[in-house]
Amino acid sequence: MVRKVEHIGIAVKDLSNANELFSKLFGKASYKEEMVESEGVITSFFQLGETKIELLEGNEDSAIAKFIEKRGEGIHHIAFDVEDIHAEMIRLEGEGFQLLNKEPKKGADNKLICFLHPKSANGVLVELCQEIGE
Ligand code: CMX
Repeated sequence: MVRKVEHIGIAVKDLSNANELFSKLFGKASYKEEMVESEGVITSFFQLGETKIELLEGNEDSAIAKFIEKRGEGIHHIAFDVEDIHAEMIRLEGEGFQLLNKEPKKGADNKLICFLHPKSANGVLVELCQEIGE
């Protein structure tokens, strides 16, 4: 079951500038920065009620750099919190969504994650995520 929007990912060219800008927008600071080496990104998280905003800056080989080159900075993905990521991956593949990884992988912020191809989701890059240890 999909429970809520866990976070919205925003691709940025310069994390430190974006941190400053979004801190002004939200009136509070990012609560954590985290490098995800497997994705070639550095991330910064803001908590807004039950939802988070994740800023992402990528190295030159990353999906984030490719996205910015092609489409510019902006909303990159929407992440949904799921109760059981394995079960959701099986269910959603059965519904015709294209999974971008066959097994859940470790993402930022203590999560197991799986992406769905935007071409199979009306142009939206969807991330499923489940808190590790939940
Ligand atoms: N949202 C919507 N559409 C997107 C997109 C995004 N974030 N990224 C790419 N696309 C579009 C491309 O513009 C392209 O559209 P057109 O065919 O109309 O030009 C289409 O999707 C396919 O693009 P592609 O060139 O075949 O594929 P890419 O090499 O650009 O890869 C994707 C796209 C989604 C498969 C790849 O970025 C991916 O595997 N993403 C998952 C991992 C990821 O995004 N990691 C970074 C975040 C990590 C984190 O949150 O910690």
